[in-house]
Amino acid sequence: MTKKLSTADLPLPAPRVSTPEILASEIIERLTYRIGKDVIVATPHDWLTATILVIRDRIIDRWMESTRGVYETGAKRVYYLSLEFLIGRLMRDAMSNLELVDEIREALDSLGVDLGVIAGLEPDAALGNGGLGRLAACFMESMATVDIPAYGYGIRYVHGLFRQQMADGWQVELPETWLAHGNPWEFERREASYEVGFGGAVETVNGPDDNPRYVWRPGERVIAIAYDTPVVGWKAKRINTLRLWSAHPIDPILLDAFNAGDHIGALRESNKAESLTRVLYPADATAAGQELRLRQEFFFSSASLQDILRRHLQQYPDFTNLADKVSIQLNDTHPAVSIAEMMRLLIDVHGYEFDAAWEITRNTFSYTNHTLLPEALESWPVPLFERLLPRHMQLVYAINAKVLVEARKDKYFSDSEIRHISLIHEDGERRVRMGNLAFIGSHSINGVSALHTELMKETVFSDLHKLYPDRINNKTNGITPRRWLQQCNPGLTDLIREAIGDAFLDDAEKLIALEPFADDAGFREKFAAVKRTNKIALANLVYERMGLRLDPSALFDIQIKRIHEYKRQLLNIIEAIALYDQIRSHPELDWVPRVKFFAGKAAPSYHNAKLIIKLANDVAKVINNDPAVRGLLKVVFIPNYNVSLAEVMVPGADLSEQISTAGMEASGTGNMKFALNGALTIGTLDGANVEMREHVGPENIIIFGMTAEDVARARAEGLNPRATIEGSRDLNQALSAIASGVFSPDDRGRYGSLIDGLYNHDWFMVAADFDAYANAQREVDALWTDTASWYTKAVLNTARMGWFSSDRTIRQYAQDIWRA
Ligand code: T68
Repeated sequence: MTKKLSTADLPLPAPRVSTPEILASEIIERLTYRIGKDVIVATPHDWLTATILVIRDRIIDRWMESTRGVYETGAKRVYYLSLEFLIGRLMRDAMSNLELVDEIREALDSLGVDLGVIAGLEPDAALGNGGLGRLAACFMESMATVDIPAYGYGIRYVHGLFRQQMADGWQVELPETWLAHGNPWEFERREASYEVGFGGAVETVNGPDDNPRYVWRPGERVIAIAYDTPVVGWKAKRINTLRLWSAHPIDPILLDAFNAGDHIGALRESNKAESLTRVLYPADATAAGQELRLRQEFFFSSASLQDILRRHLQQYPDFTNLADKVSIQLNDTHPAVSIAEMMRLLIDVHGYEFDAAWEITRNTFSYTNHTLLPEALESWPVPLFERLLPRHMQLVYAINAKVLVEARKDKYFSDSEIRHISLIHEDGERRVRMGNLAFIGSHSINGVSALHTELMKETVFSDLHKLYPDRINNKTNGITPRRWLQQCNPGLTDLIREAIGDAFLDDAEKLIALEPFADDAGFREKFAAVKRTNKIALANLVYERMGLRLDPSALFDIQIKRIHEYKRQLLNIIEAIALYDQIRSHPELDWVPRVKFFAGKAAPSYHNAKLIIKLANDVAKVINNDPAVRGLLKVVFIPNYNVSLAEVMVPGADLSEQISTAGMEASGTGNMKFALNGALTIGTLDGANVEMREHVGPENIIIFGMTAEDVARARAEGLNPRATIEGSRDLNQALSAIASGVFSPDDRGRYGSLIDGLYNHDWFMVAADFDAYANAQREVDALWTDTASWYTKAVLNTARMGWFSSDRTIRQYAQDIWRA
C-alpha cells in the first residue's frame, strides 16, 4: 500500500533555469533521449521538435500550478465549447509569452540552427474555417492572460481545413495533414475517456405513475479520448487547457468477423468511429446539413459535458451549485445540442426533476451568435434528429412545450410569434432549430459587434427577444495583441516601446500614449521605415512562392478572408479593372502605384466563390502582363491563405479592405488586425467597422457606401441594378469586359452567370456601391500622395486600436456573462 500524499508533502521539480547555455544543452538532451537522434543526423524537423519539447517543459510546471489553484480556491471555471479552434503555429506564441525568444534564438545559434528556419517548419493547426475559429483561439490566449480558469473543448480533427492549390487559376482542395510529424504540443489522456452513444431507443423505467423515468439505450457507441494542449497567457501568468476529443471504436476489431475471414468487415466499426473526427467541415457561413456533422456536434458536446460534470463532482456533492461554479459558452449553435445533453445527464443519469434541471441548465449556458445569414442558421430534419438522438428529441419537445405554454398563457403571444419562437420549424419539412434551442437554453445571448447585436434583436431573434428582453447583449470581438502585434510585427513593437515604454504590452489600451507621436515627423519616418521592411518581407514571400516581383514603394492594398459574395471580393476586382482601364486611357496622369493582394479559401461546393478566385487570377494575368500599365497596378492572389500567411500580410499592408455589404458581416476581426498594425481601412459601415470609426476617428478611416438600413430598404423596395450599371460608365465598361471574355479568352462565357447576377438582382449591392467605392479609392490615392498625412493617420490607427484587444472582450464576458 502506498500512503496518499498531498502535494505539500511532495518534492516539486527544481525550477528551470533558462540561460542560452542551459537551453542549448536541454535541446541536445531532448534530441538525444526523446527523439533518439545524433546531432550529426538530426533533420531540421528534429531540431524543431527538440526545441518545442524544451519550451513545453517550461510550461508544464505552471500548468499544474494553474490547475491546482482552481481546486484549492473553488474558483468558477469557464468552458468554451467550439467546433473550431484556428490556432496556427504555437512555438513563437509560447516562446514569446514565456519571454524566452532571445534566449532560445541564442541557444539555437550556438548549435548552428536558425530559429527562423525551424519555426517555419511548424505546421499550422488549422482546426477552423475563418473568423469564428480564429476568435476562439484569440479568446483562449486572452482567458489565460487575464487569469480566468478556462478550458476550451473541441475536436481533434486529423485533417484541418484543406490546403488550397491553384491549377490554372482554379482552386483545388488537397487534404491537410498537420499531424504527419506528430504533435509535440499535445498530451493524450487515455484516462479521460467517455462513451458517446447514437441511435437506439428510449426505455421507460419504473417511477411513480405520474413521473416515469427514462433511459436511453443507444444502438451505437464510440469512445471519446482527450488530447490536451497547454495555452500560455502573456508572461505565462496562467496556463489553461485546450481539450480536443478524438473518436475511437469500443472494439477496434470485430474478432468474430476477422476469424471468419472477413478482414475488411472486421474493421468496419473502427473506421466508422474514427471517421467522426477525421475531417473539419470546410463550409463557413452555411450550415453543413449532413448526418456526420450532427454526429460530430453531439460527439464533442457529450464528451465535454460528461467531463465537466465529472470534474464538478470531484469537488462538490451535487449540481445544485453548478451555475455558480461553471459557465459554458457556446461558440455559435454548433454545440447547441449540449443543452439537451445537459438535461439528459441531469435528469436521466443524476436523477434531477425536469424543472430543477432546466433551471441549472439555463443558468449555466450562454450562447454567442456569429451570423444573421439565413443559410448559416442550423436546423436538423426532425426524422434525422430523432433517429440519431431519440432521447434528446423527447427533451426538445418537453422544453418547447414549457416555453410555448409560457408564451401563450402568460404573455399572450400571437400564433405568428409562437411559430417563430418554437424549437420546431413547421413550414414544409419539420426541423429542429438550433438557434432557438441555444437561445431558450441560455441566460445570455450575445452578438459580436454593436450593429450585429441590434440587428439580431430586429431580425432573427425578434420574437425571442420580445419573450426574453434581458437576454441579448453585445460583446464586440477583439484580437490578441500578442500574436497580432508583438509576434507578427516585432519591428513596430520595438518602435512603440522606444516611444512610450512597455506598459502597452500588459494593457493594449495604453497604446493611446502613442497619439502625440502622430505629429512627430521623425517618429512617422521610423514608422514608415518599419512598414517598408514588412512590405519587403511580404514582397519576398510573393517572389519566392509565385515568382512575381513587387515594388515595396507601391501602395499595398490587401483583402484577405474567406471568399464569399457578401464579403465582395468581386467589387474589389471590378474596381481593379476600372482602374486598369483608366491607367491605360490616361497615361498622362500621376497614378499611384498599387498592388492589390487577395488571399482566401472558398467552400469547395460554393460555385460562385470559386469563380471569383478564378476571376482574380484571370484579371491578374492580364493586368500584370500589360506593358501599357507600366507596372502601376499589380493584382496578386496568394494561394493557401492561413494564419501564418496572415502574420506576414497584416504587418505589410498599407490599406485594409473591409467592404462587406452593410448588415452582413457580423463583426470581422481581420479589420482590427490591420488597423492595429497601422494600415488604413477602406470599408463599409458594417460589423465592427462602425466601432472602429468611433475609436480611430472618422478622419482616419475611409468609409463609403450604403448603410445596413439602406440595404434593407433597397431589398424591400426592389432596386434596378441595370439602370445603375448603365448610369456608371466605368462600371459598365468593366462588366462588359468581364462578360465578353476579355479576361477569359479561352472560355468567353465563363463569367456570364456571375455578371448576370449583378444585372438581375445585385443582392450584395456590388453595382449599387460601385461608384462610392471607386471614389473612395481615388480619395485613398490622394491621401497616399501626402505622405505626412498618411502616416499621421496610420500612427493614430495603431494608437487608438487598443480597445479591440480580446483581453477587453474577455473581461466583458467575464463580468457580464460568466460572473467569473
Ligand atoms: C464569423 N463567422 C463572422 N463562421 O462572419 C465574422 N460558420 O463577421 C465574425 O467576426 C467572426 O465569425 C467572429 O465572430 C464565421 O467565421 C464560420 O466560420 C462558420 C463555420 C461553420 C459554419 C458556419
